[in-house]
Amino acid sequence: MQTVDVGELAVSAYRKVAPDWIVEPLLAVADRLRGARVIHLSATPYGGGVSELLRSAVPLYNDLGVRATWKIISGEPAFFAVTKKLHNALQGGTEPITDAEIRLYEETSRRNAEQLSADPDFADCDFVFVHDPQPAAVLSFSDTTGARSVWRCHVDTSQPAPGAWDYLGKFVEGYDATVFTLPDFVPPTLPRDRADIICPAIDPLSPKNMSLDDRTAHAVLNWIGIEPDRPLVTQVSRFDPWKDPLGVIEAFRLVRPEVPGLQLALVGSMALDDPEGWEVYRSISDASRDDPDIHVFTNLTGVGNVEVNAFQKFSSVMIQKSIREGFGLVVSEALWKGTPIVAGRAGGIPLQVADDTGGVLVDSTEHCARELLDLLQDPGRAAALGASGRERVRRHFLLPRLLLDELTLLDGLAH
Ligand code: UPG
Repeated sequence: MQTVDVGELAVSAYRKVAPDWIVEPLLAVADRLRGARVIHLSATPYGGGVSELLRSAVPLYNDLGVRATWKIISGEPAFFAVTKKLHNALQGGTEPITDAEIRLYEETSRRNAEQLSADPDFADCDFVFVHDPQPAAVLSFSDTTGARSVWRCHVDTSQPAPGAWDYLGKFVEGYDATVFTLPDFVPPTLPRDRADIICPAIDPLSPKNMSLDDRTAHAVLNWIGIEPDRPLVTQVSRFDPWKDPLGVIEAFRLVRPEVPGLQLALVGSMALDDPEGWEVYRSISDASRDDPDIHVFTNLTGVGNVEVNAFQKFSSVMIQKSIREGFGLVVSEALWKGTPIVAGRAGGIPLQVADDTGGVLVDSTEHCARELLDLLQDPGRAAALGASGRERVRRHFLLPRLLLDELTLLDGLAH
């Protein structure tokens, strides 16, 4: 089990961007928890929404006086293939999970539990926050301590495969609290009073979201092969079938004849816990081969936070054509840069794009193409949607609000 190194952040810096009505109560609840110790347990230190959240949240917990560490479970690639199947089953995937795979999941969880039980941080911690299905079973096999436990579900569990909760539920029911992004995601077998609803949030000051001037964004993209003088639409996401990258390519091809010079960038990350990423990458490469207007980038070819920032800032319109989506940090990231988005009406996306705010929700590839074309041809409307989206993110989806909600939950468990 690895402890992830994180930097140092100061909550005071967020006063300039987040509303006071969030920062003030955050300081008050943190004061009540001062000195408490928290472990966040997840599956990967990079390459997806959970690591994005923890990298900023953990240092801020510490700045607020709550001593937090972030630990990563370990497992063979075969273990992560099983956990990805579990993740997919929770989102409605129907690929069966075999008895041997269940054994592997439980054996690996047991091994991680032994390591956690032997970890000095665990012996005297007050709260353990476990993220997603990958580490969900670990606490069932670890030593009992006085720590209160929270399971945080980041995925869209509105339409799970039959039986998915029957299995995972027996681990989840052992937690003192659970957290979902939407009430619709709470499984019917879990008592509602044990389920909190908390939305994720973005860090407005991280390298991915800090303000980038046009010249820098232009230069960063030019350097990696985007032609800055041509219109650009982009989807940023893990290479995952639920994000429908092939649907994005199809929608782009429907729009391209109407918009001279249009380019598409698909920016995707490979995460340690997501072996399916390579298969999806191959299918995207096959679908875009010999098409000079489609650019495919990954974190493994040098596209990091600043490049993602530049794509989100510089694109005329962002796309997030998800079919299932717990929340979709990439949506708030785009809106925070004032860039409008055309996004799938799925899971937590409508929380961010709503009531003519931020962009347009779509239900099919043709619908996506139509709305994309409309926004590309009406820059005034696109700019207005981007501006309203940024304000919505400022009010609801910046990190101090997430910290306020999480610390309020921990405070409730402690007192
Ligand atoms: N990202 C990169 N580089 C890439 C591609 C993605 O940095 O090439 C980042 C992206 O900027 C974002 C994160 O990876 O910060 C992806 O987060 P998100 O859009 O939220 O998707 P997931 O990785 O699928 O995250 C899971 C859920 C999602 C939820 C999130 C936090 O699927 O719905 O918002 O967890 O709860």
